[in-house]
Amino acid sequence: MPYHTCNESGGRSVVQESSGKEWDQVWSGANIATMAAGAEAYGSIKNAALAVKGERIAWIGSAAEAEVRAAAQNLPIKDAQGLWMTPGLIDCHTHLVFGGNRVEEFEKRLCGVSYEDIARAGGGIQSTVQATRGATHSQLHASAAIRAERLMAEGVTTIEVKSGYGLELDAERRLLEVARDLGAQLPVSIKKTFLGLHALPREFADDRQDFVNKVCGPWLESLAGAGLVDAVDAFCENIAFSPAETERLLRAAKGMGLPAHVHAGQLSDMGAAELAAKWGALSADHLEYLSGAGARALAGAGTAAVLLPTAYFTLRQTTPPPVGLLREAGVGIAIATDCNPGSSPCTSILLALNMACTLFGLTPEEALSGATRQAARALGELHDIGTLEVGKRADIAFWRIERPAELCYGMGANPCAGAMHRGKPRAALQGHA
Ligand code: DI6
Ligand code: FE
Repeated sequence: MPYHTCNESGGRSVVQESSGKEWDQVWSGANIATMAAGAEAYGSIKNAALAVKGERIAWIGSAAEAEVRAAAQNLPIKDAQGLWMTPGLIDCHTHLVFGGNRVEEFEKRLCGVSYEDIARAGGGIQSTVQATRGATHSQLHASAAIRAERLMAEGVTTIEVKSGYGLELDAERRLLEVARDLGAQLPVSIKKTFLGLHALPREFADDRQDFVNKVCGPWLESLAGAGLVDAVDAFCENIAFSPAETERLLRAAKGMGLPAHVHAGQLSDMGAAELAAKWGALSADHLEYLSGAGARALAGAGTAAVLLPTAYFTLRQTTPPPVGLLREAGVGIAIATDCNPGSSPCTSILLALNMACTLFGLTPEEALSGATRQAARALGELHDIGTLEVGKRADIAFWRIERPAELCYGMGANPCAGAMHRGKPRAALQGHA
């Protein structure tokens, strides 16, 4: 509705034009899964309407009320034609930027060689480090943009991107710059994570201490100083970094006011979840190996559990994360792709949702929350994204489905009809009324 102000001279009521318009666009005839916590499953509102002002959600209500309010503003209504609207999906754990691929390792694993043995023999992450160091910014950018676009085609509007395949200052900087540039050039939000402690690079084989010192000191300071670090991460595992080494990075990050994620309990329980909780990390990720005490520690600290079912599937693991313990303790569960060349060559968040249900036993509503509200929490962004509520960013996915559970049910189908990022309809939606 146009709002009225008093004209100082005459006290006359005037209609504020453009800047005074209450809404810029309004979509009606949609079913909305707000994913906000509440009584209705998925926070559903049937035959609803949603209005956007600038890059924010301005109003959500009934189709009937939208008609009246749009008419008062002389605003044409966009017909959502019965599509479902959900928050734009959030992939809160990816290693999107890397050189080369690991198809030969895939073949070896199929012949029975384990992921750990490949890593111990100097393959695995190390082989991607070699390929990444040899790639230019534009080569890394081109391959990562293809992966980002595949995620975006499935309604993803925010992607967390970790470094960790450079493992020397210049190469780590290049990865984070590619991530930054993707966010500036594509209609998607990118969160940049410095995964300094991912693997020990060969040139430091005889001096772990020196490498950890560099990552936690000058490298972190330099990258953060350049505005390239939204958060830090460490791979705490027997084939990677110890809890004590991980703690060095968590302490350094805290000292700089940076939030943290931790790769915890993917292959063994080293107490990494407890450590993540102790340092107030935003998330502990993987968690196939997690004790009841670990789950309670996460709950106490408000640290989210990020489960990565496509990595579990790829490594043909047999011990799923203890979802019952997480639920019982009240830990928020997020779901992500872990997109990376080794353990999860996956660019489908919908497949991750399907596997979260089929392999980990989440309900479809839990899984969809995992890639919306809970993923936003895992990134420390719930104030801005993750649910469809007035005041939040207008990051919205549109779906040709009858019920939200379909987003978890299909495999290989993509019912996404388009998406809006920061209030701007992306290409596929622009043809819509
Ligand atoms: N855990 C993972 O699943 C990825 N990194 C990590 O710490 C896999 C990395 C890779 O195999 O390239
Ligand atoms: Fe990972």
